[in-house]
Amino acid sequence: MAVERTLFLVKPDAVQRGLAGEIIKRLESRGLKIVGLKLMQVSRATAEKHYGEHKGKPFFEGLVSFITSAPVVAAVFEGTNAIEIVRATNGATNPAKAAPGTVRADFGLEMGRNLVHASDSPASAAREIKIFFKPSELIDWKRDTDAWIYE
Ligand code: IDP
Ligand code: MG
Repeated sequence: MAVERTLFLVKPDAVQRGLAGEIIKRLESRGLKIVGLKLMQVSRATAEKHYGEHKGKPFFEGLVSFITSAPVVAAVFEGTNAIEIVRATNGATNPAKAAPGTVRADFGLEMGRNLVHASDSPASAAREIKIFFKPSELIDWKRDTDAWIYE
């Protein structure tokens, strides 16, 4: 299993509802390491770039308006197999179908208000991290608890 970095967004619905800390805490508590973190207002251009794969789909316009409607908290999490682990913590795209215990099931009901984003592959992670973070905003740091999290 490789050490990976993944882009994570607390979407506007979760920020507005005061859930940012609670959601980030779940990933932090699992043992994933924060290497980048900021509150930001996403521009329309950034939203369209980030969600480029969905251009032309019926929900695209709504998705772009939603993600630009209030601030997001953007983060980069690092860890062994981080991409899959963060998506598993988020749960299925549709909160109504997400497994209990996942973020989307525990805090949401509808697809268009599903609280969180996470990269879905190493290629997406590399692409998305570059959209949201400058290299100087990502910090390589040694965490003293790693020996208690990884064998
Ligand atoms: P993901 O966020 O689980 O990776 P994607 O298929 O990449 O899911 O879709 C991106 C986002 O677009 C979803 O998180 C959700 O907010 C929104 N979305 C996807 N499909 C629909 C839909 O059918 N209706 C409304 N919103 C949707
Ligand atoms: Mg996706």
